[in-house]
Amino acid sequence: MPAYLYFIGNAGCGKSALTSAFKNWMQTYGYDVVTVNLDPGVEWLPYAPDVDVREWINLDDVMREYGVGPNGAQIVAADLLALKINEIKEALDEFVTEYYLIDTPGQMELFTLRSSSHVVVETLGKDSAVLAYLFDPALAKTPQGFISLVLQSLSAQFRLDLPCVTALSKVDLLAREEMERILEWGSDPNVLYDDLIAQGSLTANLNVELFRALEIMDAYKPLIPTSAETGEGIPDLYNEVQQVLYGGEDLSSD
Ligand SMILES: Nc1nc2c(ncn2[C@@H]2O[C@H](COP(=O)(O)OP(=O)(O)OP(=O)(O)O)[C@@H](O)[C@H]2O)c(=O)[nH]1
Ligand SMILES: [Mg+2]
Repeated sequence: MPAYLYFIGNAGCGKSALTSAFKNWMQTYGYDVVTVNLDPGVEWLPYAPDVDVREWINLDDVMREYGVGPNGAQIVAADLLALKINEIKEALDEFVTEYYLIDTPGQMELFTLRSSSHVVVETLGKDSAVLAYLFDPALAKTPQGFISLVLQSLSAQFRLDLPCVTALSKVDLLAREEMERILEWGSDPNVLYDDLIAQGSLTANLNVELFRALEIMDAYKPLIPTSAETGEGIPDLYNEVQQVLYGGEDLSSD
C-alpha cells in the first residue's frame, strides 16, 4: 500500500517548497514518488505536479459559475474537491509508486476544517496516510505563537484523524540560537513554561490550564528542523514518516 504524506500548515509556511525539496531528495536516492497539488488557487509551484487539482477545478470558473469572489471561490473549491476526488484518485492510481506527496491549499483551514477534506483523506486511503504539519518560524518564534501552532496541529489531527509528524520549516532563515530555542520548546515544556512566564503570558488562569492540559496530553513534540532551501532535515522527516507508518522499516532496505 503506498504512503500518502500530506503537507499542511498555515499560508506561506513552506508546504509547496518542501513538497518540491522532498521529491527531489527522494528521486536522488532512487525512491519512487508522485507529487499531487491539491491547491486550486496556486498560480505558481516550485515543482511540476504529477497530478494537479487545477485540471479539475479552476478558480476563475468557480467565481463565474457561483457568483462569488476570490475568497468565496476558495471555499466552494474546497467543497468541489470532495466531488471530484474519485476522478483524482483514478489519476493517482495510474502511477505505480510507493509514495504520494500531497501539497495542500494555502489557507490551511480550507483543508483541515471542512468535511470535504475528510472525504479526500478517506478516498485516497487512510491506512497509510500521515500529516506533516509545518511550523512556520515567523509564527513559531514566540512562545505564544508556538502554542497556537501546537493547537492548530492538534485540530488538524483531530479533524482528519491521522497521525502527524511536526517539522519546523525554513530553518535556514533562523539564527542558530533562535532555532535551538524553538526546538527546546518542543522537547521540554518546562522551558516553554518559563519563557511564557517571562513574557507575562501566563497570568490568566485559562492560559495556565491550557498549557497544563497540553502537557498532560503530551502535545509538545520535538520538531524536526527542515529547510527546503538547504535540504536540511529532509532525511529525518522521511525517517520519521517511515517510523510512524511502518515502525521504522525503510522501503529501500533490501
Ligand atoms: N529561505 C527559505 N524560504 C523558504 C523555504 N521554504 C519556503 N520558502 C519561501 O517561503 C515562501 C512560501 O513558500 P511556499 O512553499 O509557497 O509555502 P506554502 O505553504 O506552499 O504557501 P501557500 O500554499 O501559499 O500557503 C516562498 O517565498 C518560498 O520561497 C525555506 O526552506 N527556506
Ligand atoms: Mg503552496
